[in-house]
Amino acid sequence: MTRIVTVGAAQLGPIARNETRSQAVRRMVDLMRQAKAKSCDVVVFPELALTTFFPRWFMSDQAEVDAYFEREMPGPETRPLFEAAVDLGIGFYLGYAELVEEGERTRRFNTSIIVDKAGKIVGKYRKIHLPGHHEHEPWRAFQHLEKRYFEPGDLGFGVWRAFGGIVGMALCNDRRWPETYRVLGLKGVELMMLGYNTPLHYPPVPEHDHLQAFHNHIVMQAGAYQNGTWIVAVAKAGREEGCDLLGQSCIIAPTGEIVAMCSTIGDELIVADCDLDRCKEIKDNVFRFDYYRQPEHYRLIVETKGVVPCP
Ligand code: CDV
Repeated sequence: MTRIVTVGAAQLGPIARNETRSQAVRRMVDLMRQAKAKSCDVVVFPELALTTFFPRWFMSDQAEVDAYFEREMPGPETRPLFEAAVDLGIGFYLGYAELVEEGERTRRFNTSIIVDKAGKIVGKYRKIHLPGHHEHEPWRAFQHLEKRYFEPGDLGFGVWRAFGGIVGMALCNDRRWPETYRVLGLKGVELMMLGYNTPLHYPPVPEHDHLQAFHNHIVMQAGAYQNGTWIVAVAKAGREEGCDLLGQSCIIAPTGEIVAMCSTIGDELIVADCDLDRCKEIKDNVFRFDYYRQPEHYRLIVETKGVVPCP
């Protein structure tokens, strides 16, 4: 029996600061309907898909920041996504800002979930690699205050049995770090889902702006190949509040090949039939971990955070 999962990458175009969650959700439900027409089992939406990318603004009023966060999932405005999942028989991955009250403590995470075809949340991930900075830096053309508005995820890199395979999640900046893929690879991941918001302009190193698309794909193609997994990577793209965001959402095979890619920077669905058994071509051969890995020589990876000085 083949294990083919038909996956839709549901790229979103920009979401304005004054757009409501309900407006964004309507666009997403429309993409789910398109996905149904193309026989998708699951669709992947971007990181922080319900609102504009709010970490680009410094806000000193915490209540203003918290207005971008979800206190329940589903809530009244996001419930239509869950209802569409049930009606259409399609699962989804969704990125959103999560606020949780734990006793006296309010915690805020950059979160993603996997919802199955029955509309049930089967997995949750909280972004571990938070990019950007803590303080207001007015010299930048725009801020990137993820380090201020979120705390690092506390759930690790998880995998779940869903859609007939082993599914893992990551969010945006996580895709640049080989550790993300390797931990998921060591958990047997076959289908990795991730959403991103990547500005074309990177204020600290603007000389790399023209390489954004290249860097996006090189890290994910390597991660897919080196761990024998499918990757579905989905952008919020286009000019959002004056900030240009990278598109080129894509679906990558375990061989590292891009099998589908968006060609616009707006709302767009691309689809691929992902044969999960193709992961074995890599996992049982060139990267057969249990036969070839030499973990005794990798200890530094977990023993140090920064570079160890050369003696
Ligand atoms: N949302 C992100 O994590 N964005 C980062 C940018 C700031 C570099 C990214 O890695 O794409």
